[in-house]
Amino acid sequence: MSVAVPTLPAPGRCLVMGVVNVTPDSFSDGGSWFDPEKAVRHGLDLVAEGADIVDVGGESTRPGAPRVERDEELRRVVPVIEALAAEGVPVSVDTMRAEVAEAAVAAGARLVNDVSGGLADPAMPRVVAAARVPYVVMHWRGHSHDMQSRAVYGDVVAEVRDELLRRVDAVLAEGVDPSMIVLDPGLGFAKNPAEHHNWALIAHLAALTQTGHPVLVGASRKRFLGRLLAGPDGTPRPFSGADDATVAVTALAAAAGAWCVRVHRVPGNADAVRVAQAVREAGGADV
Ligand code: PMM
Repeated sequence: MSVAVPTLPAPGRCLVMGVVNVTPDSFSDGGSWFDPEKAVRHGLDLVAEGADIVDVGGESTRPGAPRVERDEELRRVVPVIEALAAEGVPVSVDTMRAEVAEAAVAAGARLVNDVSGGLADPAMPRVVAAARVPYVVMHWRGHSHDMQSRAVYGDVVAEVRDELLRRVDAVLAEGVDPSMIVLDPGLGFAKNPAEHHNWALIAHLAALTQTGHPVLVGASRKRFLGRLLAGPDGTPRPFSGADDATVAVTALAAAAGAWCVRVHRVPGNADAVRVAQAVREAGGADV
């Protein structure tokens, strides 16, 4: 990858972000890493398996999820971030709250991953600007409890790109450094798994990479994969059977120039980004 984001590793290929959800209720790993010690151990395991960054989150964003209180979110993420950062792990914080982002950066987080792109908490862009850390601005149309009703598009690719670029203007106006902004199409967030929304965004990743901003893709274990892999009776494949499909999306996204992929299981994805990089290098200007 040619796009380097300050303060983060630049291994010359798409980065792998491993997920640690310190939540009791996340879609695919809720409860597994709710205990702080287990969460830290899991983060270290992800790095040993090849993760470049560990994304620590304390609030589930699965469709329909209720919000967690701010103090509870802080209680969940700060000790885990502190412990991982103390081990030298590059950590990002997955939060929509400015106060949580601020505490996370003070605890050692090097990137703020905001699934709302600054919409959920208007103070967020200012905090990120002051902290001078990279900022993932994800495409978002509303909180989890009703986001699926907002999954209505004429041209999903153009609308997601345009809405993201409006968010870029908004966060720039709050003082965020343009070189720190990472864009994310928000797969599964206000995207209908029964429609082509997620697939179209993957197919047209160039609409985002062409903006010049690094692009992060989070397809891991999402419902649109389970739906694609449904059994003959139409029952969606459970998330636990979607890791190979996640690896396939990683290969495609990395080959298309994604800067980072956010995944729950690292090994296959770490291999896929290397394959994609080899293809990109061999393809030269064609890829
Ligand atoms: N997806 C989830 C949580 N955080 N962050 C970014 N930037 N992009 C995503 O697609 C994304 C995210 C939901 O996934 P999980 O709750 O299953 O980990």
